[in-house]
Amino acid sequence: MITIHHLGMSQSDRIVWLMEELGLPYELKWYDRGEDRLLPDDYLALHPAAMAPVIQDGDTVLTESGAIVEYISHRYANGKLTVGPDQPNYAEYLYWMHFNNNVLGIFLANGALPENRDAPEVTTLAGLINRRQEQYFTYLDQRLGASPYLAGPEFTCADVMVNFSVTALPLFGGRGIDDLPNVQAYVARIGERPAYQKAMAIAGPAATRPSA
Ligand SMILES: N[C@@H](CCC(=O)N[C@@H](CS)C(=O)NCC(=O)O)C(=O)O
Repeated sequence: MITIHHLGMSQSDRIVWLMEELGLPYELKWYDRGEDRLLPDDYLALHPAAMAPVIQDGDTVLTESGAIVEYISHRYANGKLTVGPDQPNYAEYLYWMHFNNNVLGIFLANGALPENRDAPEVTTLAGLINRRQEQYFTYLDQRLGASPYLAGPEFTCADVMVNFSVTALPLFGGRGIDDLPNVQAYVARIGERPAYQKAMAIAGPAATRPSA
């Protein structure tokens, strides 16, 4: 059985969500962040890349959520919720599978900028970060105005990947979606999924370590 090493709260909630969507069994091991909000030592020891999420499947220890969702879907669910190269929406699927890391990079870069952005080198960098962020989010809203789900008419792993960026990152100061009506409607649509509701109750931003 797959073990999900879940850091509360973190992007590892999307692995719990995927397992619930696929109806697969899993064991959840819960870790709390340290006082510095970073990974605790026992989580750091799980994988050399030292990042949540991490899963364990027999001798395989895998990190990076995009890799994990593809691994689980292909190995244990016949590729359910993925899109293959022979399908017309393969390109969209690939693009949106990778979108999360763009947004995450922008989020981290924004957080690293000094509060005073008047120095020319900071102003230039801040302008670049802001332009990229706005283009990413404008494109996201456009896409969701044209399609109910990111890869096309059907819900896929690309939706599992992106939802965190627009629901959880704003809780940490990331860009909000108040001005993006199509993204808001999408978040509401996703919020109606029973597997999503169950996963968020177990491991979402408001969840806490289960009592022993
Ligand atoms: N690209 C990675 C990003 C993972 C990531 O940023 N994880 C954060 C939690 S949301 C983390 O491990 N933060 C704690 C730390 O670095 O100490 C993925 O999608 O899995």
